[in-house]
Amino acid sequence: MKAEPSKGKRLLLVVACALVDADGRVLIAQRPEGKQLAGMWEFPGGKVEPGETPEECLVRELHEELGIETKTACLAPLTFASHSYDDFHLLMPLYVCRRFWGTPEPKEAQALKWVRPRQMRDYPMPPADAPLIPFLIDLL
Ligand code: 9L3
Ligand code: MG
Repeated sequence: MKAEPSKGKRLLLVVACALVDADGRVLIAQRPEGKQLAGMWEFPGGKVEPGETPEECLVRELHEELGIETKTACLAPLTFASHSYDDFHLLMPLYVCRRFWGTPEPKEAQALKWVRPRQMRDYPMPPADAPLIPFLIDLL
């Protein structure tokens, strides 16, 4: 985790998910062209909207981005990222989800890959996501 002085930056709350399959592999998604950090491989997730709990946000994001269904009770918090980007400071809880319905499909034109946590080092990840890998190696 990289927490630098905020210099008045706004705090952005984003939630992310390590979706785990029966084989202990984790889903990563490549950020599409045109978005910030395009081409990088990340844990799926997104910004918490007003009126949402972080868990409700993740259920919604997993449906929008991957077309799968899950429930807030199926999300277990594992750790979090705290990282300063140029224009905001990102606070990003990482949840683990092993129970979901449907097969993840790229609904937002992103590429998807199921990888073992140790293989994740071979994929360029956003600076907020990369420090989370050791927690998944320990867990899985
Ligand atoms: N972000 C970093 N890692 C992630 C996610 C889901 C998001 N696993 C960062 C990238 C953007 C910001 O959070 O700077 C907002 O994400 P998005 O709404 O552009 O996906
Ligand atoms: Mg997103």
